[in-house]
Amino acid sequence: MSDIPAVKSALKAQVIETPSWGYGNSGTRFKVFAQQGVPRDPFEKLADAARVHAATGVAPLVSLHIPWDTVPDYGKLRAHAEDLGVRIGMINSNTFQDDDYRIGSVCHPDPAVRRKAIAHLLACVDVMDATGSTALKLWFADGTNYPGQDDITARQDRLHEALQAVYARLGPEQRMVLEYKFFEPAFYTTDVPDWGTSYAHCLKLGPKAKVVVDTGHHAPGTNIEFIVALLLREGKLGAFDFNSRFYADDDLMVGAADPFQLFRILHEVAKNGGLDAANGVAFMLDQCHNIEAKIPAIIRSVMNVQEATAKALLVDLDALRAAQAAGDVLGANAVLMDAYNTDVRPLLAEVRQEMGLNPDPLAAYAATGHAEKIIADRVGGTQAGWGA
Ligand code: PSV
Ligand code: MN
Ligand code: MN
Repeated sequence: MSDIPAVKSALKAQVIETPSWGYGNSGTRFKVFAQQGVPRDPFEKLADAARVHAATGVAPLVSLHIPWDTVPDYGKLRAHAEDLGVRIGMINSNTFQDDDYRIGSVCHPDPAVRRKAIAHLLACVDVMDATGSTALKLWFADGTNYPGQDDITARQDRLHEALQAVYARLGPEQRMVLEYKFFEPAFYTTDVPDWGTSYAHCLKLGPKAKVVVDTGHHAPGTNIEFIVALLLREGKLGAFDFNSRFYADDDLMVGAADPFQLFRILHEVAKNGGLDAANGVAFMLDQCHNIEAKIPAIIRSVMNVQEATAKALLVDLDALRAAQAAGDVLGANAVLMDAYNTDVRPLLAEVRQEMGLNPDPLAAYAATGHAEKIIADRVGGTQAGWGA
């Protein structure tokens, strides 16, 4: 039997980080459908993120993406966040939107381009210093489109050199996390295509470098929970970018496409200590809301992560281990499925009430009138979006 008070305290202590870019307009390469009331600058993105935290009580951190969230005074942005009751989370670098990066950034054959990319990464660490952020999140679009285009090994050497320069710049309380993605925008080779490549680089760098698992960045059929279990075992799971996908990097709301997969991932996380703050795993959302309302979509995603976490925490580990030790294949599977098939919504409603929150976060948000207010207030100026 599960210890319900312990499950509840774990749920109350959970921290889910939301992405600043999730609040802005986004779309596909075919069309961006602009929505009314979306933030016009990073200050307004934080204001929206604060609404998600107010409704859910578990989303106090907001990831920034540089240069999308560039401001003249980061101290002011940090103070604004703190006034709103949230904090700046990870700083995401961007070495994929500059013309100079056509054939790569840190892996580019031209040392001048590499120097420019490294300078950006170091500038991101300056942003961490100014905002109080403790983690730099790196994703590189680097790769090649055609066999023979560049030397695979030489690109790995260049990558290592760049990562080393950034690692050396980290302060004692700062760390870096390296994200992988199996393809796109490069179609033949990607320089960090999988967890193994990220892990190998992080291992060489040292304890302040860990791997990011973006749930949308794997080939179909990949067993993501196995990767998660292995990285946790090695002490190298740094963060999640949660989203869901039907086909490729769809960036849909987490838990929408495959809630069972999310449960299986969180079962490995919960069982192996990944929810303990001391382990330092960041639970971030990396989603783009192309047609749905942004703030409610992020609230829904937070709730989906909470539901999967609650189910994972309800797994009767004693019964599971006993069945496993006895070789009881069906019994062990049944223990897991019992937890997954539990309706945890009443438990989460209780948890929210005990936290002084409305048991229904979406209703709580709707009742604030924020959605109507931002449509009225945020007219004029350029509305921020993915890349703005
Ligand atoms: C790349 O597809 C990615 O998942 C990285 O995390 C980027 O920083 C993010 O998307 C941008 O939306
Ligand atoms: Mn990502
Ligand atoms: Mn992605």
